Amino acid sequence: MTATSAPHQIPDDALPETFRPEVAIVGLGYVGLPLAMTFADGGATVLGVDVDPSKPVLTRNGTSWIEDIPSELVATHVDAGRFLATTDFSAIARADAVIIAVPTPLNRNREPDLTMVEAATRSIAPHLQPGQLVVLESTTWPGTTREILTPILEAADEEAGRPARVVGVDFHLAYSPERVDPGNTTWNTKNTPKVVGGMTPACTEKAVALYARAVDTIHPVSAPETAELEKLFENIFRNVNIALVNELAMLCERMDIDVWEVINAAATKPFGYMKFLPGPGLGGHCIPIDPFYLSWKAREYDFSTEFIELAGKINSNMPYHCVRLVRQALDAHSKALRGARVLVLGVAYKKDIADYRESSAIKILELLQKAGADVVYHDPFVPEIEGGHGVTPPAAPANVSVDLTDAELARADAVMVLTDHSGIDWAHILAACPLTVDFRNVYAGTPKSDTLWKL
Ligand code: SAJ
Repeated sequence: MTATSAPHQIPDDALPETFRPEVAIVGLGYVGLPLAMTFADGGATVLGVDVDPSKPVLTRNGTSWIEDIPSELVATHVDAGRFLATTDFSAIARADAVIIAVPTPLNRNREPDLTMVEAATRSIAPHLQPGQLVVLESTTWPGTTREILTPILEAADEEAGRPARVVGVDFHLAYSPERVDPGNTTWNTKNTPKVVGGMTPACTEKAVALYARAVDTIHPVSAPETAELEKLFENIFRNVNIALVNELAMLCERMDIDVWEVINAAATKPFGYMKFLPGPGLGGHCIPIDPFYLSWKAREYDFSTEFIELAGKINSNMPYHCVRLVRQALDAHSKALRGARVLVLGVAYKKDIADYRESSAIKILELLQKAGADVVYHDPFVPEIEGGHGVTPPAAPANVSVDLTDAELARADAVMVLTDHSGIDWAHILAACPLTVDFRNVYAGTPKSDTLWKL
């Protein structure tokens, strides 16, 4: 079957009786689908389970919905009978192990939102089989596996006449954080070390044996809390260090020192230093969000995570700092921000990807509109800013990408470089525009001038 063949006649949830998966993966997103393919690459038969009915159909059509996974790979594993997907949770009864990889966002009050994890666990519980292993991969606060998943999976089911179960005896449960970095061509699911922490030693052993079928290196730890916390720590480390360089950037502006030169000079130190760069703020579904899973849980222990709070304050201030800087640059050209035509270059949260969740560019577009600027954006990866995933699109015309024509460039009073996409001709832009404000150091080596301002 080729990736473009017509969908099979089988209804999307009717799995062939002969389909006996070793592992079921609940949640076929940027973590679940690569994980499914990695297990299938290792020879395992994999069942994908997702609440989105399009996923089983796309799977049967041999079509990928994740940028890093080629459709040919999906088609190969489907044709070989190693991968199918369904929306029917009862099918997990066929698998030896079940992995949960569903989103863990923040709610409107910036607090952990485990509704999808709980829903997945409650959908699994009635079909959990004796001896089966369940692993949670979603990033979450320390204690989730023990305090949320265990009671749901152990609870008796009076209606079904099933008595309570005991974790580590009747079934196994572990936590193993996902470490997927979308777009990373060096590190992938197979070669990135996997941390695993079981509710009991037997649970850990089962989880290690499961991942050994797909991942090169496994690092067992003594408890799920250890694994849950280490994942948060990995990303808090990034968040806090990015905040540090963002604070340095604001100080350097006052001291009239080039922060990029300072950081590049520091990076000549071959040991004891790790390079982070300032920018317009933190985007993505991990770095801006994960730290608040820990600070929320820490309050239960009367503990205030000062570094996380301070880093959050500094990083969330960066969009305001950027607007202040472009206002200052226009002022130096005797132009007010109100009524100025501002062209924002890049809305994705980092270079060469299309994802703009939590992207500071969205906040900056909103602030510019509130300040009365006539703002538009261009991003080759983001033709339109759509709602959903916590994103509120800016008002038109700042909600759709404009073409990067010379007319557009000439019309701009200021250009703001917010995402350093590779495919943009930065030199041409600098030459064509009266004022460019660079927040990503795309003009490294070109000194600041009255037409080139920098973070
Ligand atoms: N950012 C900076 N300065 C930096 C690095 C990043 O401002 O020095 C900004 C980016 O522009 C972006 C945000 O921070 O807006 C997050 O960038 P990121 O490079 O951390 O990329 P993410 O969000 O895709 O983070 C993922 C994480 N992967 C997982 O959680 C499994 C993170 O742990 C990885 O370290 C990161 O990818 C990576 O290294 O690429």
